[in-house]
Amino acid sequence: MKLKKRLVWLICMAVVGGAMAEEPLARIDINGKIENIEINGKIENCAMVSMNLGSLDMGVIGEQCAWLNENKDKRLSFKFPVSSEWKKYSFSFTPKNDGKVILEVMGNNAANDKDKVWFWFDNFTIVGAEIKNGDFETTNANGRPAEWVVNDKVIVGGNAQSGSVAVKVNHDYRVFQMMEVKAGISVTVTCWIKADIVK
Ligand SMILES: [Ca+2]
Repeated sequence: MKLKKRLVWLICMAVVGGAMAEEPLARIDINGKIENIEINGKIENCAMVSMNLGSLDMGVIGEQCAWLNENKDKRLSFKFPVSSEWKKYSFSFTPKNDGKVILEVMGNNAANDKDKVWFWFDNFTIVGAEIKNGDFETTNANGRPAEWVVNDKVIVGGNAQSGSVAVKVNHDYRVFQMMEVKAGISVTVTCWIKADIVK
């Protein structure tokens, strides 16, 4: 009995230890499967862009979105094992055709809303395509970042890595921006991310 109790305790500790070691995943999707999307009151009609995965920073996970089946190469998903400290991440992809893609900035999905971790993002720079207001420093009359589509529940705050503004998002409450890409021109996205975790 004593041995059994100890065994149960060891298994519990292993599970807890495993959960603690696992860092939450921030996420950015590059979505080329978009048609007739409304952005800031304007309908954008976009070509479907297929993409190849490019290089990944150490620790970044990149994959096609398998749930789109035959269109899976039109949306790439990048996940970042993130800590509560600001860290720089980058990844790249190469479009197979000209068109527009959406950079969707979010957190990874979870079964329960309470498990959908919030992440701070700041200081986007992109090589191979143009991003506008990547540092979120330019805000509109409502205090929301200009050039981005920002969900109402996204926190726009001063917890910044660069300048004085960053955004806090999760899986359901995202910021996004459309950008033009060219066939065969590799696009490298770099940004800073930290998880919104109280230590
Ligand atoms: Ca900033």
